[in-house]
Amino acid sequence: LPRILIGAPIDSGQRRAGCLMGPAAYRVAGIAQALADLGHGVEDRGDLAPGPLSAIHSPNPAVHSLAETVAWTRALAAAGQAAMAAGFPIFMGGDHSLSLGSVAGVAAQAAAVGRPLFVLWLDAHSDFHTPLTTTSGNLHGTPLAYIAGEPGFDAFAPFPAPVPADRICLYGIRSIDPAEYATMLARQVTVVDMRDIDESGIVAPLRAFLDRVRAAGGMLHVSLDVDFLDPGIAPAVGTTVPGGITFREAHLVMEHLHDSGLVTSLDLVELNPFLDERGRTAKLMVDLVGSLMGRKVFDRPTRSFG
Ligand code: DIR
Ligand code: MN
Ligand code: MN
Ligand code: MN
Repeated sequence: LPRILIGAPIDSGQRRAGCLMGPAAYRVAGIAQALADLGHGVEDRGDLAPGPLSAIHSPNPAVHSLAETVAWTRALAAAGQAAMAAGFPIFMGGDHSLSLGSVAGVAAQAAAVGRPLFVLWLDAHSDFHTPLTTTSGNLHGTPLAYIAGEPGFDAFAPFPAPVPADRICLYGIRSIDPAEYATMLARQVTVVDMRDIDESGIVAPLRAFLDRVRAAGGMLHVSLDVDFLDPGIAPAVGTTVPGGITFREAHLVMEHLHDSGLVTSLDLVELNPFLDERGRTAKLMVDLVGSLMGRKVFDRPTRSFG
C-alpha cells in the first residue's frame, strides 16, 4: 500500500501565521526518503489548494475565516477519499482545521468499503468545540465535534459518516474548554488525559483502545497535533501547553501503533516552522512518522542474541 503524501498549507483555523509552511518543512526534513528507507512506496501528490470561496458567515461573531475553512474542507475531503482508495494517506498540515476535511474523506471511504472507522486524537487540546460554542473563534478547535456528528456545522457539508463517540479516543489531553467538556461528558468520549498517562503509563490506555479497534475489525485514523508533544522537544507550534508527552513516550506510542497494524491514515498538524530553530520540530515529527511506519532498533520477538 503506497504512502500518499498530501500537503495542505491551511492556516485559516487559527490566527498565527506560519502553519502554511508546514508541508514544505516536512519535505525538507526528508519525510519521503524516511518512508522509502523503510521499504514503503511513496507518492507525493503535492499541495492542495482551497476551491473558490462562497460568501458565508457564522451566527457566532467570534468565528473567523469560515469561508476559507469550508473551501479547504471540501478540497481535503475529496483528495482524502481518493487517496484512501489508493493507499495510506499522510496529510501534512497546516493547522488542525485540516482534519475537518481529511477525516471526512477517510470516513467516506471507510463507509464505502463497509468498515468501522476509529479515530485516535493525539493532542494537548480536545478540539471538541462547534462553530457555535467556540469563544476563540479558531476553527482548529472544532474538528472532533464535526467528526462526531455534533450539530452547529451548517456551513459545512454534512459529515459523511459520523464516528460514534465510543470509536473516538483522545490522548495526551491537558487543555479543555468548558463547552467542550460538557459535550464530551454527555457523549462519553474516551479521554486519556495527562493524569491518566502519569498514573497508568503511556502504553496501557493505548493498548486498551487498540484492542477495541481490532475486535471491531476497524480502520484507524491517527491525528497527531504537534502540541501533543512537550514544548521542550517540540517548540514549533502556536499553542504550546506545558507537561506534554516526552520523546520516549511519543516514540513508544508510534511503535505500538505500528505493531498494531491497524492505522490506515494519518494527519500531521499544527507545525509552525517559523517558530522553530533549524527545523528541529519538523525533524522530530518525521522521526515519529518513521517509528509509526516500522522503524525500530530490534524486532521484539528476536531481540535476544542468545
Ligand atoms: C482552544 C485551543 N481550545 C480553542 N484549541 C486548540 O481555541 O478552541 N489549540 N486546538 O491547538
Ligand atoms: Mn489540535
Ligand atoms: Mn492542540
Ligand atoms: Mn492547536
